[in-house]
Amino acid sequence: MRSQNRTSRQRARIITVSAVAAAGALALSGCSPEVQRGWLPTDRDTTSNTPIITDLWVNSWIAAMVIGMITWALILWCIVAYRRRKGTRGFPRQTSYNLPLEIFYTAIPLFLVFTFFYFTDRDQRAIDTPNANPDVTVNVVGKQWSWDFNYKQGGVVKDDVHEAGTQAQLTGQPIDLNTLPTLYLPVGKSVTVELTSRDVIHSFWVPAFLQKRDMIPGKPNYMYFTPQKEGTYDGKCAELCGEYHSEMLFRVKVVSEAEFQAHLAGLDKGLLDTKYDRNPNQNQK
Ligand SMILES: [Cu+2]
Repeated sequence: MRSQNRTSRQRARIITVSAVAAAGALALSGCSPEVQRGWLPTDRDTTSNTPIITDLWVNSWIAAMVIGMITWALILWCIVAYRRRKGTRGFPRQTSYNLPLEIFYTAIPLFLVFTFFYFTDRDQRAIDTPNANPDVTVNVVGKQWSWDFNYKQGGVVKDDVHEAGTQAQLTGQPIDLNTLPTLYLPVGKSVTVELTSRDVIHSFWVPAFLQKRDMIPGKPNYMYFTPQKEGTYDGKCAELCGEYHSEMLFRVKVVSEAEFQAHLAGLDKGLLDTKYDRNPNQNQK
């Protein structure tokens, strides 16, 4: 009897120590910046949209974890409390139509879905509200298998200028990143990116901006944000668009306004219009 008591006391102590250790590890890891941003591949303030997107993700993960823990605890409790005991004979009591329980597991998931929907919708509206007076408007054109950047006159852009990008050549060796088409954006200025395509569906993706959007022939899409951190960011096409999809790379440089103006001054004049489009349906007039 005495030895049994000691065993259960020891077991309780082990459970307590493990629980405290787990809570401590969680609290400690909560301090690291990686965890605080939910392991997302960027800093919180990279653009004006990244804090909104980060918070939506991280809070959704926390909610999912809490719901998961409650669910796992209930499952474990059922397994332990209603286990088959020694000496039990036959089937346990068979029950059906437990109305309170059925209302519970219909109402709670509906509440969860509507809550996630509410916050997603709220943040999507905040991110996708068109900016009537952007400082910079760039038409980014996807083409098999590179990018054209048309900087449109207006705001801080004094003239129509463009850069025509060429495809990266991947051979298994490191490539010179300076040969990639590079979208320049001034830090702290509001930007509207107009996304179009010359041929098939591409997708404009800068992982550090936490946004990705399709470029559909004949149907411009838009992104609105203000870059807030100077730096160089990798970008790529995120929609399988043909044989050399993997070579459809670009970079984004967020720079001071002076550097931005200096870059624009060195670009070719005018915009690259739709005459290079290859979509037969779009070209027939
Ligand atoms: Cu593509």
